[in-house]
Amino acid sequence: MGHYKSNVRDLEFNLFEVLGVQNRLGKGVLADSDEETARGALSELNNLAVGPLAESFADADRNPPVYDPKTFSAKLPESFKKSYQQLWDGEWWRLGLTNDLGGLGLPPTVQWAASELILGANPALFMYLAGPNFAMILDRNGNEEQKRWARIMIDRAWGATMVLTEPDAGSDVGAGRTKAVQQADGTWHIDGVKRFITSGDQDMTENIMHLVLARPEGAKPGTKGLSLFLVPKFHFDTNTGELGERNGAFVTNVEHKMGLKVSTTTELTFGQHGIPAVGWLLGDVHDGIAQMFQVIEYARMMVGTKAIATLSTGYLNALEYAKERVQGADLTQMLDKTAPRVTITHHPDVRRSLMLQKAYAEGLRAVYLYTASYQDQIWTQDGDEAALKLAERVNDLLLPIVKGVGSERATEQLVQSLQTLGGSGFLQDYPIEQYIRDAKIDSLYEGTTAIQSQDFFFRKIVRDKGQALAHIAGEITAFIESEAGNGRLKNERQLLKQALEDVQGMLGSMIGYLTASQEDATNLYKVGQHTVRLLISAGDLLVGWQLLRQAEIALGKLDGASAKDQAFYQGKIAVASFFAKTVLPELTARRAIVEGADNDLMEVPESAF
Ligand code: ST9
Ligand code: FAD
Repeated sequence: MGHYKSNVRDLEFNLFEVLGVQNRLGKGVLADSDEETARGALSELNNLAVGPLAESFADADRNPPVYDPKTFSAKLPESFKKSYQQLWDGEWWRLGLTNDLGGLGLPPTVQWAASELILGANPALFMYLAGPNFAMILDRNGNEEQKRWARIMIDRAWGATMVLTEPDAGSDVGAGRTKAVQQADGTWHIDGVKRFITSGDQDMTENIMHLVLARPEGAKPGTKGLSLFLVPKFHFDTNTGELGERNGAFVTNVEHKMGLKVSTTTELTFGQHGIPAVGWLLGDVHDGIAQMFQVIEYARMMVGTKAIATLSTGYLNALEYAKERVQGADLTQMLDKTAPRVTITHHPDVRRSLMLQKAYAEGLRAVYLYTASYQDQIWTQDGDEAALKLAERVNDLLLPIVKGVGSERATEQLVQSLQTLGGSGFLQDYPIEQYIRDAKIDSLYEGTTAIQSQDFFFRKIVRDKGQALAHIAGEITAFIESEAGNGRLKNERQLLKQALEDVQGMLGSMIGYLTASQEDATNLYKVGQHTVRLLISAGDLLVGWQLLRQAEIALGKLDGASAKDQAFYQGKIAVASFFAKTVLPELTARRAIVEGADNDLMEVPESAF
């Protein structure tokens, strides 16, 4: 058996028993799919994921890409290239495409559920598959010619990158200095050095389309002065796609990293090696940051899903080990040295840890799929203008939770998965140490957690005037006030009510500090000290709510279920209750911390740290 332990049962539970995705299928842009095709896709991809895709996961970590400075190129390990080829040949690159570009006609919920399987088995494979998805950005924003390029990118299986970061412009993308100079023929010459660019080079595709942010000469400072340029690695015949001369964008370094080693992280130098780096302005309009955020929104969802996928397989590996490992006697017989030895799942502390891992793995999966259900509505354009606008707002609100909370909790709980294995967890005989190394990046790239938390508070709540938030709070309140669980979940619903009030309390204080900053700007520091706390707490609230929603459905299905399903549904009820009783009460303390905020921290001199 390979390293990857998927959870198709839980994916299907979310899709078909909780979200009712089947009701959307068979109509409009989803006319060609039904529940059977969606289940079939998951099943087929799962076979590929646990087998051929997972196969190169460890090998590609131990034998990472090799950079050749003479040719400015990176070579990937053969084992990994084989997995990639199988993924490509299975035509899974069609998954996220619209129908007119050759998509599979499945909604985002099913797309993301399927993506989890690739991201859990071997996440770098997914990232190298960016070409077709990024082609959609050309198709959506490009001029007529660029729309044709989109089809060439797909037909010829090209790779693609998103190119924002520079040595002095990380979180602060607007500090970017790479410049663009317009030429007489309407093209642009790009000049500058970008760093940390994922998939900047590889030897699996004949060409790579770089989507690059650069500043036209004379454009204003900050993100609003950036434009998005299409810079192919090789020039090409724009009718046939036939490759021409090498363009002047060269990979000048490949980083050595803690994890996710097979995903090349490159320095990309434009126009500094004797050949101009020719770029084309996307859609002939200077609207770079907004255009790039179309890519970023997708990538943030992907990063959160990647983290959650890894946590899930980490938990299932830990669970399997714990069921087999015999160590120590039952706690009630601790004084009897002759008492029979038990598997570690008998120890309360191991149970506590496993149940918490399960709570975050399954709760966060529910959160990302719930988020995707709003993307379904946008995808199908179901509903009137107001409903569609709301779906967009809610999706925007939830993205920093999927990305920020998903990555933070995955990192934290994967450490607990490793702990379950004791010293064995530290060995490379088991996959968890690699999971931790590979997943750590998720809280860093696509905007660090601090950036996600500021996006959540300032843009998604304050600027939105709390509209999306009010919608979610309304949904949670309706659940709290319902008879969910027929009395069985009464205490838990009460705990959820308190958690909702606590998050609202935190938010109320922070809005108060924001308002007070109009009189004294330093009040903003009080907000800044607590945005991550708010984001993480909102994540816990959503996880608690989603788990309880699932428990309600599970309670209704227990009677008459098969033995296997009985165990599954019992697990759903147990995990929801455990999370409500042991995690949600922590929010009350966090609220008190936010309410008591002061600025002492900001007055500590740097030398005292
Ligand atoms: C990176 C890549 O890290 C990591 C991995 C990549 C993997 C490759 C790709 C994988 C994809 C694979 C796909 C394949 C799939 C197929 C598979 C099928 C099986 N929402 O607040 P302001 C916009 S890349 C939307 O003033 P500042 C908006 O236009 C590097 N838009 O910002 C706004 O204007 P307005 C990632 C937003 O203070 C404008 O920006 N780097 C949002 O100027 C200005 O907004 C980062 O993520 C939003 N949430 O700049 C940088 N926010 O207001 C992190 C802003 O008029 N830093 N806009 O609407 C930030 O995000 C900063 O907050 C900042 C601040 C740069 C935005
Ligand atoms: P900094 O911005 O210097 O941040 C350092 C610390 O300060 C962080 O903890 C951060 O949270 C904090 N901080 C910074 N500013 C603030 C603030 N205003 N408020 C509060 N805290 C703040 N980029 C691309 O363009 N394309 C890619 O494909 C890509 N792939 C990547 C792959 C890898 C493996 C890595 C490591 C990075 C990749 N990146 C890519 C870059 C990535 O997006 C950045 O590393 C990330 O946005 C953070 O920028 P930075 O590393 O410069 O950190």
